[in-house]
Amino acid sequence: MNPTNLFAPRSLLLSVAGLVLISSVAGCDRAGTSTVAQGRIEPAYDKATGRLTRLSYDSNNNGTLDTWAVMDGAKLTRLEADENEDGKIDRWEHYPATAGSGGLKQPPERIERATRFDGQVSRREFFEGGVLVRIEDDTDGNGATDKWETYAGGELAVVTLDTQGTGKPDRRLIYRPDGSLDHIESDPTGSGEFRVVK
Ligand SMILES: [Ca+2]
Ligand SMILES: [Ca+2]
Repeated sequence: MNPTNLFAPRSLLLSVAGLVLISSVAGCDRAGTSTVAQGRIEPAYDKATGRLTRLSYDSNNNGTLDTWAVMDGAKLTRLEADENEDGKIDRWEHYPATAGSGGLKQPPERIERATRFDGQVSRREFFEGGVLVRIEDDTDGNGATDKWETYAGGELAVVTLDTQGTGKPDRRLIYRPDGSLDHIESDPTGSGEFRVVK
């Protein structure tokens, strides 16, 4: 199985699942946050409304906060993670607006990554119902997407590449449902018409 088929956000989700669960308790009894936090979780509230706005989390318990949950009360809006703890966010998980109060049970609809750990998003993963459907990748870091992956039923189906840096895809790899390469197509002029080359 292609490793990118794995539901990548699961680990991060699990790491904060307890966090939000606990924080909902914290929201009910703010006097009890000192015991709730135990040095790893820091909830923040809107001063005017008392509504939970943010949870900060030290996921590896090394004393440095590395994961933040942007909250609208009990609803998770976005997760941000600084995976190498250098002060720059490397991963953003966006949750659907319809997630409701059970936000963490809903998978993210989009995950963005700064694959060079420079704070700039270079890879976007799109999900439908928790299943990976599409990835856009700026593999050379010039700010333009040059690799597109399309998934069918969670399996890699098509990889489209801009190998010449023109901004238009010129090469397409078509995969069989079992993951093996079926054939390669080429469109050297970027006309939009691909022809089988192999
Ligand atoms: Ca940490
Ligand atoms: Ca970082």
